[in-house]
Amino acid sequence: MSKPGRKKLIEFYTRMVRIRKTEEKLMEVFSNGEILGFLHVSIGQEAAPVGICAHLSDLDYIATTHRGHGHAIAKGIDLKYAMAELFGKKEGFCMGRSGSMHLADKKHGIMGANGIVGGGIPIATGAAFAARYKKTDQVAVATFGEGATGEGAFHEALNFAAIKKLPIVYVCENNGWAEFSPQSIHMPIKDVISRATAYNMPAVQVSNDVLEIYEAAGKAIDHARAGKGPTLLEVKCDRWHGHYVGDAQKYRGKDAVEKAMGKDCLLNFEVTLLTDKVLQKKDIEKIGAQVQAEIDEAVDFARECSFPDPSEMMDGLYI
Ligand SMILES: Cc1ncc(C[n+]2csc(CCOP(=O)(O)OP(=O)(O)O)c2C)c(N)n1
Repeated sequence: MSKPGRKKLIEFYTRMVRIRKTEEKLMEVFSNGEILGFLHVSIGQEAAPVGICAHLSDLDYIATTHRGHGHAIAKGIDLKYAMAELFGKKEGFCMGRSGSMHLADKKHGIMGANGIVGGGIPIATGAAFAARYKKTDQVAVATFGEGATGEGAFHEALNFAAIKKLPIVYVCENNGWAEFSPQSIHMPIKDVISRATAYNMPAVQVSNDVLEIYEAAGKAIDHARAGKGPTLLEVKCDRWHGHYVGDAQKYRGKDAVEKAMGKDCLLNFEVTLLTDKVLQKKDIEKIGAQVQAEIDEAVDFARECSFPDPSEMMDGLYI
């Protein structure tokens, strides 16, 4: 696999900035009551969605988690209609019914975020099975946290995918926390990749570096597309903010939070791009301003959209 060229590197950076700034904006509008329900942000974890989705086309599938804004953005979701969905508006991708935790967009192969921990894993596995059955060359990706790897659904799906050599990549973004529990109290092992041994599945562990993730994901996706079966990819990363927006993280301690924030995949990539002279300071500022304008436009659009009428409440339900 060839190294990403200048154009690609700038695209990766722009996408990471788009995820970061979108979630910063979401925290703001959520905190002032414009978005209801729960909101889980992935700030600090932007490298994985970008490095992985760079290898996927609109025909490929991704199923994610409650922390899934970044993957939807990296896979190319239209920010305006995604924002309308998050605001609960009728013009949103799911008519305002999914909100943050079930955000989906069929056109881009985004099978949905998921409020059920581990819920996206069998869904993506099913998509991979369908691709195999229909003899297409599509690939599916399931992303999840380390907490999900204790779920039965994870083990059944990996077993099935390994036996059938399905075209899927399982991506664990291991941020070390499942809600308010550190990994050490709910997992008897240190590395999620150890779990792949039970399914005779190749497994690769990478750091929270977009280029490292891009390379490992590229190999795993090519492997899957070539009919050679699934891979488990573990990205060691850090969750900066609380489990949900509003969680003060008292169980974690200020020092640990500051330490996590010190490891910034976006800033590190920015430094690399500046050092390698791919970008200059003024380009960084320009990208930031352009992305911010895009996000502000999406929020304005969402604000102007309308809420569904109560008479439409039962539409789309199978009863
Ligand atoms: C089946 C199920 N069990 C429990 C919950 C409650 N819950 C929501 S998120 C979460 C922790 C998930 O941790 P992890 O999978 O590591 O993902 P992260 O939040 O770190 O991204 C739990 C236990 C749930 N939503 N679904």
